[in-house]
Amino acid sequence: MNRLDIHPEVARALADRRPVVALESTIVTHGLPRPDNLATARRVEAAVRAQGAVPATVAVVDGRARIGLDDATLARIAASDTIAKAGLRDLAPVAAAGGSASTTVGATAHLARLAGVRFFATGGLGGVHREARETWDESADLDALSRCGIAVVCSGVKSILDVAATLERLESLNVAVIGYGTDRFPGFYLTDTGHALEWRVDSPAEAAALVRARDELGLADRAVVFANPLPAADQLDPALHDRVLAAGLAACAAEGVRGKEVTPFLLDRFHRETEGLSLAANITLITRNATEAARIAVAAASAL
Ligand code: PSU
Ligand code: MN
Repeated sequence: MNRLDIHPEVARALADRRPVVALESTIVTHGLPRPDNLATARRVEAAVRAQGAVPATVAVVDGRARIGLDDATLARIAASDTIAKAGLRDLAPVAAAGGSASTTVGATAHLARLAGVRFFATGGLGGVHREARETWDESADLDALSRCGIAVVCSGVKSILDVAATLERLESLNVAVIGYGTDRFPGFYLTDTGHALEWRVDSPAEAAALVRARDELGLADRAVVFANPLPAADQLDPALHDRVLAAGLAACAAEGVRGKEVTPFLLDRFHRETEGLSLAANITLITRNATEAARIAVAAASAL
């Protein structure tokens, strides 16, 4: 396809029906501080490889969608101060202008699926923001996942969100949410948001079988979310979390932060205000999710 550059290693794996795991790039450019962002991106790719799958980090580079980045390009986007954050609707304008952008969960899922990649790992999905009744701020990740047949392993949705409202929206959008070794919905830095889940799987083979059932039922056009919690010992202290979030939301309102700036603004505040504790949790959870996505992709490939 003309606007899509699939890295040769990824293309070979797809042609041979070997496991491939997509990774998003907005977490690299807008979700983690430098220089930990590049180190984390490399570590996450290595976690995928360690399970016998091929990583495909997705971004738009010089007007072309890239599925799988070489290390020099990964380093280039990680070092950029000015690179844009592209959701699904931004892909065409960025590409047409010959520009570069990192891709959100929604945009990554779309491009990965277009290239034939079926598994994806990220940190926490976007969702309905607190005070969405006034701001109408609902992440475009939700709409994107409702029209893209990817299986995404994540630690639930970001804890900065209105989690209950986000779960309601995922239900309305017919996106299946499956506990991965849990009955409780995790919240990114937090192990348990207090919300119960209806469905769970307890192994990569069970997860792969669920994805296969989805496809066989004519539902291959929408995402399945596998919610993989941080172990309680690795989560951010919930009291610290709530304190930092309250101050962050107040700062957001006071400084008039809006639209796609909100999420990076709050994550950055977390990383500064918790003196690295949220960063450590973030790195742990994204690495764990990459490992599990790779294990599921391997299980799916071996069942073919
Ligand atoms: N989860 C993280 N870090 C991030 C994001 C999610 O651990 O940086 C990014 C993802 O790219 C997600 C985006 O798609 O935030 C959601 O942004 P918004 O709320 O503006 O839709
Ligand atoms: Mn938003």
